[in-house]
Amino acid sequence: MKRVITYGTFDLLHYGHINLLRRAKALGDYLIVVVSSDEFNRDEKHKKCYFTYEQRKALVEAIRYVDLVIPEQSWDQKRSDVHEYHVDTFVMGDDWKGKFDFLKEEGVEVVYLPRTPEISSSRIKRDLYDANAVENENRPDLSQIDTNP
Ligand code: C2G
Repeated sequence: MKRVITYGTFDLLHYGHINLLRRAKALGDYLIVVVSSDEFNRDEKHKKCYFTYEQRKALVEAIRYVDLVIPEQSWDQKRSDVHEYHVDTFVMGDDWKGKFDFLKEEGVEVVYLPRTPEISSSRIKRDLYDANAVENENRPDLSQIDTNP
C-alpha cells in the first residue's frame, strides 16, 4: 500500500484544494492530510481562519480521496510524520516548490503539483468583502423615510 501525505490549512474549502487532494490520492492508495491547528495558523502562519480546526478537519474528512486527517502543530513535524505514518510520497502545491526537498533524506518521494490558478481562501474572502461593500453602497438610505403609519 503506497501512502501519501500532504499538509495545509484548508480554510473555506474550495476546488483548488479538491484538485490537489484528488491528484495526491492518485499517487498512491492511502492519503493522510495534516490540517493546520488553530494555534499553528495563528502563531506560525499568521492566518486567521474562518472555520475552526475541528470544522476544517470534518470537511476534509468528508472528501472521498482522504483516508486520515491529523493536526499540523509545528513546521518541524514533517520529518517524524513521514516515519510515524510510513509515508512513501510527500505532496504539496508548487507554491512550496523546493521548500520540503529535505524530506528526500528521509527516503520519501517529494512531489510538487501545479496549483489551481485564481482560487484561494484569501481571494474568496476579498471578493465577498468587495461584493458586500458594493451591495451596501447601492442599498437605499431608508433612514430619511418616515415609516410611522
Ligand atoms: N492549493 C492549490 N491550489 C490552490 C490553492 C491551494 O493547489 N488554488 C494547494 C496548496 O498548494 C497546498 C494545499 O492546497 O498544497 C493547501 O493549501 P492551503 O490551505 O493554503 O495551505 P498552506 O497555507 O499552503 O499550508 O506545512 C505546510 C503548510 O501547512 C501548507
